[in-house]
Amino acid sequence: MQFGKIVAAVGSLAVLMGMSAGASAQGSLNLYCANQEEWCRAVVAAFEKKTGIKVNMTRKSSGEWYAQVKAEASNPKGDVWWAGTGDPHLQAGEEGLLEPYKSPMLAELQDWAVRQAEQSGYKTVGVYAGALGFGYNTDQLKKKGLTELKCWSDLLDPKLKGEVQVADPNASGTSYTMLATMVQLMGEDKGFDYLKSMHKNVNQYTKSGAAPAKATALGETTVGITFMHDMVTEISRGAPIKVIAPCEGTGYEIGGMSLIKGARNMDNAKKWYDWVISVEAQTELVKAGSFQVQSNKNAPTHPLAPKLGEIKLINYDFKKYGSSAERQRLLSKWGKDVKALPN
Ligand code: S7P
Repeated sequence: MQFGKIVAAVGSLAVLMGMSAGASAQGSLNLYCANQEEWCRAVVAAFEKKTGIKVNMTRKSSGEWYAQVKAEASNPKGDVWWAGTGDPHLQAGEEGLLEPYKSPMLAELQDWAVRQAEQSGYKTVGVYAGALGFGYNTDQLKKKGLTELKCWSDLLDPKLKGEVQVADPNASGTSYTMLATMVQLMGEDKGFDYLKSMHKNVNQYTKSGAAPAKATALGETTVGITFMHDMVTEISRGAPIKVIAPCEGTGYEIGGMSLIKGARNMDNAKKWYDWVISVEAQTELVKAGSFQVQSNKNAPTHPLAPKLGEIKLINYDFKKYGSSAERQRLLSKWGKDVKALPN
């Protein structure tokens, strides 16, 4: 065979085997990331450097990843789904979309992270925690002649019409946490009454949960409802935002990580899984500006991270609100009873 033909034949074989010309000897990993894009990138770079494994990373919101993992179940394209709120991970586990795995690193994790693993039959694990809250743009608030906001009830003030932004809970794990929080904090009927009243003040339901923090920073909205750490990210960049732990109490997330059932690069997925819950990886995350509370007991917490012990947290029922039936029921009710209303 001539040299050119040999090169072409080797090339086609590589394509057939699913390898690109630049594929590393260590193989690759398809990562579905639901953290902030810059944190996804920072941790991917550190992992690639350490292992030589090439990571193909895409960032989407929690609810979007859940829908994609479900849609791809018969032909999985992703290997590991990292970060995003725990509820959709738990739902995917219950629906048989995830691969159980008992990582040797579990012994290094906080109790709340291990509980998430035990509760799901080791189909998911906790990777960080963070409290839900809201932030307001102090300049905008002053301009509008409004007084300090401290409580969830303050967001119903008619003077805030068109001034509150939050994500759509169908796409966003942050916003589903808000929906489940209101139901747990106020009871289902009052919780939905609250969401219906707040709807009158909402200017936009975004896809990404952290988007309202960016909009608040820019003064495009006066108030944004997000995880408190996402507001702290904007404050750390100089935004005129005050972040609030609501006076009535609030819900919180345990961010999840799961191996996708039928993953093509399962060995590399497990390498990622074990490494990303190590002190080394979680230190990288904090260096990259993550203000969440990390799940490894020995990982540092950024000094600006909201202190969970000082926030009035509800006893969030992850088992119930991460169950397939309850999540689907609440999301469909929210679509019919809240989003469909004129505002
Ligand atoms: O930005 C970090 C973070 O708040 O984003 C995750 C979130 O679920 C992903 O965004 P969506 O609300 O758009 O799904 C959180 O888990 C994480 O703390």
